[in-house]
Amino acid sequence: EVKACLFDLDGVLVDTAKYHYIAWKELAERLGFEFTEKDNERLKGVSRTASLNILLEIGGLTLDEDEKTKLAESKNNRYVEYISKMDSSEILPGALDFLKECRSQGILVALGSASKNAMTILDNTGLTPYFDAIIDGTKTSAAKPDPEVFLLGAEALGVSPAECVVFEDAEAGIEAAIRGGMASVGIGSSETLGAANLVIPSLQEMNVARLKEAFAA
Ligand code: B16
Ligand code: MG
Repeated sequence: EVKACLFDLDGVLVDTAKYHYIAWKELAERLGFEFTEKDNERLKGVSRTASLNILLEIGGLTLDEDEKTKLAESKNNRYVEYISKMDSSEILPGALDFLKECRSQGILVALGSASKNAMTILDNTGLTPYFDAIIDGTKTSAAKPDPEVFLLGAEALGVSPAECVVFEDAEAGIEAAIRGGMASVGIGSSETLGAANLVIPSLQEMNVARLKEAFAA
């Protein structure tokens, strides 16, 4: 029986990927190389430090830890400038309705995001009150595909992994759900998210009746 839904943030509830992309692209330009939208796909769902390592690999640069810390900080400052201007118009289609329906039907709701900026985004878009538990990059030590973020979510909600359904747009996130013993719904294309139990283009195609139908015990 499904008792809880665990949501990734970027790419599932809000489209912050575009701000991550602009901020990383600006950094790459400062360092003297091109960073494309296709390159950016590799950073989705990946932590800030791991993202920087991928970016530097693309640029063919090797830097020491001190320099890397400074660059990650400067990218984040830029990103924070963008997300501080976000509002509820940037919630992805279908997300708010589904969150509301989950709550009204007694399904618990948690966030499972790699982002250390998740609280700013949830507050600015007005999504914070819809969550029973919030697990983000400030509470985790292992990045997806490690299941930690989702296991902490289940624990905070007081449910078992088998009672959870994870909603994710990144391959690493689906993998994390599987490793955590949870069912998953991929938001995006089945080309990259084929490992999920179900793949839909957006949360517009989801509601509680469909959830129960797909994951009836
Ligand atoms: P921050 P999610 C992830 O969010 C993003 O998809 C990924 O691109 C980003 O690098 C990561 O958060 C860390 O974000 O720099 O804000 O800590 O998809 O797990 O909600
Ligand atoms: Mg994501």
